[in-house]
Amino acid sequence: MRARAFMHFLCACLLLGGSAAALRAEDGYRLWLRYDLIANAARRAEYRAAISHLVVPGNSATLRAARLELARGLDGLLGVQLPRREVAGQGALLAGTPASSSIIAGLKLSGLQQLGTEGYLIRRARVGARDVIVIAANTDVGVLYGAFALLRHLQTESALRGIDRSSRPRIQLRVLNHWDNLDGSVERGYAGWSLWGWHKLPGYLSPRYTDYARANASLGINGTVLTNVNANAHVLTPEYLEKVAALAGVFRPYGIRVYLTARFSAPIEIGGLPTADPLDPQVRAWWQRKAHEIYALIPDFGGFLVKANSEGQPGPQDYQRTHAEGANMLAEAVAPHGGVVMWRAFVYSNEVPVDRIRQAYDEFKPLDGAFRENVFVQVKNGPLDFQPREPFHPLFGAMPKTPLMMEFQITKEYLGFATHLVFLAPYWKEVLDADSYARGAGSTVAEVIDGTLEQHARTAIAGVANTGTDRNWSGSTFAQANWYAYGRLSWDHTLSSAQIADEWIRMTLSREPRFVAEVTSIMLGSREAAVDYMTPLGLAHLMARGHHYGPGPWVAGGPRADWTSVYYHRADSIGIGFDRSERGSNAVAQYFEPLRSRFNNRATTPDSLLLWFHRVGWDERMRSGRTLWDELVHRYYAGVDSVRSMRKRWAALAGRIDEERFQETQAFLKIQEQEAVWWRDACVLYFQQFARRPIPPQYEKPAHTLEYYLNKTTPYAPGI
Ligand code: BDP
Repeated sequence: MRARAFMHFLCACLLLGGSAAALRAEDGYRLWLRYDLIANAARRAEYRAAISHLVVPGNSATLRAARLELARGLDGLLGVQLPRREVAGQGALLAGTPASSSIIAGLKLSGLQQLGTEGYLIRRARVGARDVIVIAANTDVGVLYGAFALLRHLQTESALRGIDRSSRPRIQLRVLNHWDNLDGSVERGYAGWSLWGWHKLPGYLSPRYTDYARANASLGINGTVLTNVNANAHVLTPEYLEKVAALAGVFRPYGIRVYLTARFSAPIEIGGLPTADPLDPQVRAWWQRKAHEIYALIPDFGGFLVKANSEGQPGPQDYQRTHAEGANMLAEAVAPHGGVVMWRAFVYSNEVPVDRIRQAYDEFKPLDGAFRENVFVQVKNGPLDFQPREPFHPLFGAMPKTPLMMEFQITKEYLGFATHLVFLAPYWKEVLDADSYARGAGSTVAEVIDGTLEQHARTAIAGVANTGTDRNWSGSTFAQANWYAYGRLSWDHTLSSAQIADEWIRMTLSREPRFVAEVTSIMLGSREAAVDYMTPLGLAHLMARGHHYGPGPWVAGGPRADWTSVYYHRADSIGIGFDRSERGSNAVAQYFEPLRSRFNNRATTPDSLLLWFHRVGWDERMRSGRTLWDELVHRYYAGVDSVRSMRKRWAALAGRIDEERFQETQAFLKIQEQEAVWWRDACVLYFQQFARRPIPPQYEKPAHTLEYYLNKTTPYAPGI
């Protein structure tokens, strides 16, 4: 009886669980790894005929993960449970390395060796009398990446005849930077709390850690910096290192290494030393012991990320030492263990009377050649701070002896937090494809960071993560696309934004061609829309103080001029913009020719960067024939119009995807429209005080006065 009752109870639970799962099915948790049944019956039949068995020999944790993922993906997509036995009958999918599979060894696949330690190939082959799809790699993690590539091919419903491919990453270290604090908060996080349950670690390993690793591995992300660049030394204590080791254990099978931020003053704060001077022998010995202790627990620990002498963080300059001396001390400590140091170039000081955007270059360029070989200098995409648009950072190309790594911001601190739909691939491509002219025409920023321009052996890229405890990980469905795009570009920066959007939509939302085309087009236009309603024509840093939510072009005063808006836009009765030509701060001199001359001359500066480099009078003519004032107004209004059109186009897609994600996006687009109007009206009214010209009559009048916007505050904005 009791057994029967228990069975009933169990069934009830399963039923409840099942229906709850159905209700929750489209809450976004599965990201782009949804693996729902392929609706197109012909395609499904084609795949099923080709793949009737799954064979992944070998027992390493990574091969097990690959097998599990393939089984899970194929079962879902094809709607059958595939037998997992040795190749027999037609149509097997075989995955492995020459070491894990004697069949793969026997195939002697051409090109395999050139794929390195992470590449893979997918090829249709004959094995005896059978047709087999082979996923082969030189290492287990290469097999895992190949498995995800194959699943992507099927998830996007691509024809099998196009499946043959080989791929290897263009950049070696493809890292997420989590700005996560030990108290669970996330600096500039708009998706809930930190994913890391420090308090429950190492005892409890949330299944979410594995799903996080799967998502990253599906893109080829192979490193994670767990902690905020504004670092807390406590994470380096033995108690916390054990927790870090537990996370590293979950991520390891997925090819992901763990890194930590190193607080420069840690030897004082947790080591009891009187100094953190990088040339002090005791300090050096402390870091060496610390590295030893870390590697004893985490043999594949990646290394340290460091923000030093920036925005109040301690650093070597506190002891009159250079950034290179600081970085090299840490690099020396991790070098024997194979670790690296990622040293950030995001440094500037309000005590230096030089244009803020010049300072990182002035500081770091002279240090080219002074860093140990296991140091990367990590450079933000632009010389200011992840603004909606900036020119590329002039350090790219200017430090040929130093491997520079790119830092992108995936979390949308300056682009509308989680609610605004802003697809960032076009932004990142704009930077990667920019020509630095460092070695003549055709020296793109991408070639600087992928090592091909200066033949660097070490290469890396970082993205500031947008993940958190929100059920959908990133705060909104469309914010997931930016995590996806970052991962895909870090593997292969030659992919186009359109291709990335297309893949992501097919995997995440729908494979219906007209839906895919429409949403791709919405996504591709979204970044320019945000630039227009926030900071058009090369304006930057107009956001509200501190939390950066909403407009604040009037922000002035306070502790630091370089944290105000007026420092950047310099609007007055004559004009607006920052003169960075040789008559002004001469920041243009940091670029190679012909960019230097191009940016130096107002006539050859593109409109998109005009006010970044020049002060322009309100009545000066633009390329469009409009005066600057009219053009500025036009851009702000065009930005809002674009959002309105995005909203309409999305509304017309009702019923084409699940309600939950559809409605969420619909509501967020409404918020975005309201906030775009807020940005537009606040900025136009504010600048109008200086320009003293009317808003041309064809535009709708702002609904409120400037005073209204000045008095609007957001005291509890998230992310700080
Ligand atoms: C700024 C953020 C701040 C970060 C800083 C950084 O507002 O929270 O600490 O960048 O990158 O954009 O260090």
